[in-house]
Amino acid sequence: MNARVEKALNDQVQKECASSQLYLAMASWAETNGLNGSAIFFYSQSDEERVHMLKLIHFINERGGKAMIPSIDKPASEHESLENVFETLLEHEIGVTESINNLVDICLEEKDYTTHNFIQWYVSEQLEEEAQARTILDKIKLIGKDKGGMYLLDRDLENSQIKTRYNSTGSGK
Ligand code: OFO
Repeated sequence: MNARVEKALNDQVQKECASSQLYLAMASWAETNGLNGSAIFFYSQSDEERVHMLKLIHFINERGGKAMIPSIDKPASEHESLENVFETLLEHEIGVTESINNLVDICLEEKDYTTHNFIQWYVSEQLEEEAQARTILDKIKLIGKDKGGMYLLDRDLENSQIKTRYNSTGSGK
């Protein structure tokens, strides 16, 4: 495997792992702050990020590279509000999108069309994740300090995960 592509893929492994840990910390925060629906949402997001990481690890190893399992900085365990959490989440996902775009550039520069093809799944996944984070953040801003609105949003976040988990593919995604 091309060394530059391998390095970029391993950097992405680190980012997906960090995303998974970040969302796990958010889930734990939500669970201990009466936001049980949001906690289910974040636990599920954390699982998805782990799947993203594993896909990369398998791809690197199967193509003759060596996947590196990274160490991760401790994510924040305290947050001011759910709005603050989703702001952090959106900012984080924007950074991950930049990193995926950078990976696409490297694949093209190195003429590694197989990895380029593999990475397209991440390109569309990032689009969805950013759009989802923006939509939820917009809703939170709209709700403001309305406790009833926050209760309904929390319930909607839980329901969105139930629908995802039991969709027709049965794949959990
Ligand atoms: Fe892996 O998509 Fe978010 O970070």
